[in-house]
Amino acid sequence: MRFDVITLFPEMVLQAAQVGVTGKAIENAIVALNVWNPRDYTHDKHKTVDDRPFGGGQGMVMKYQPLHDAVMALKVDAKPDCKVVYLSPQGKPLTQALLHEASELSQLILVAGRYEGLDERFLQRDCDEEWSLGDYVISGGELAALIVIDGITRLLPNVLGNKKSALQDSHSDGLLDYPQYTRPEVIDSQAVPDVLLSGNHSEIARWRMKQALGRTWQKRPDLLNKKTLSAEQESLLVQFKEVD
Ligand code: 9D3
Repeated sequence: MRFDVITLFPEMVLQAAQVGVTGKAIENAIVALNVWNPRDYTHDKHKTVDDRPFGGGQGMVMKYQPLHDAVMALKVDAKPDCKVVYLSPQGKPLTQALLHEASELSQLILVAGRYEGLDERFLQRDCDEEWSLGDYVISGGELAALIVIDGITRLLPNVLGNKKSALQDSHSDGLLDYPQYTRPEVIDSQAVPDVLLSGNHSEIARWRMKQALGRTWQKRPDLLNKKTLSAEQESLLVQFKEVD
């Protein structure tokens, strides 16, 4: 999959993407990441990418022309199923389902804004979609682009190893994770739950499902309301509410 990020801070995106899972995927050529700076598409002496908003008000707005020319330069050799996504507080809230859908594309162009936003006509004429991280304010679209790239990359074949992603899909889809423990067995008299040391794998799986259901019920009841539980899951959740 190919990612192209249009940004005034290309180094921020490139550097952060070099670590961890995304870095490995780039090394292994599962992912290609390119960055494009609107400043390189200006023609004036001062390389102006922003201007004052019509109608007044504080802050600056990113100009149409450098953004448009950057997208046009990119679209010359774009894949047919390529999408242009503007990251902004007004966008559709990002979800795992949205990432899943996008992971089927062969190319994604991500536009990271700065200042108060960009000229509305760029959105209307050049962008296919607008995505948001959620209802809070950050300073620009670069971190949002990195989150999108990270979230999609770990869904691609041969990135995490298919075993792990398949496991996550079938087993805890739509639920919070169960608690995890590693050595030592006891910390200041707090022991690891016995069942995890029992070697009984079906009991362990049942305990983990019960914990995942229980924690989701406690911490994110909104997620549980969206799910239909199997008879076994209903019974495990009842058990959790009784004792845990
Ligand atoms: C909503 C705040 N705006 C009030 C006038 C100003 C403003 C602040 C910060 C406009 C844009 C930004 C930059 N934010 C992003 O680029 C951004 C973002 C976000 O702030 N929240 C959630 N998701 C995203 S995706 C890109």
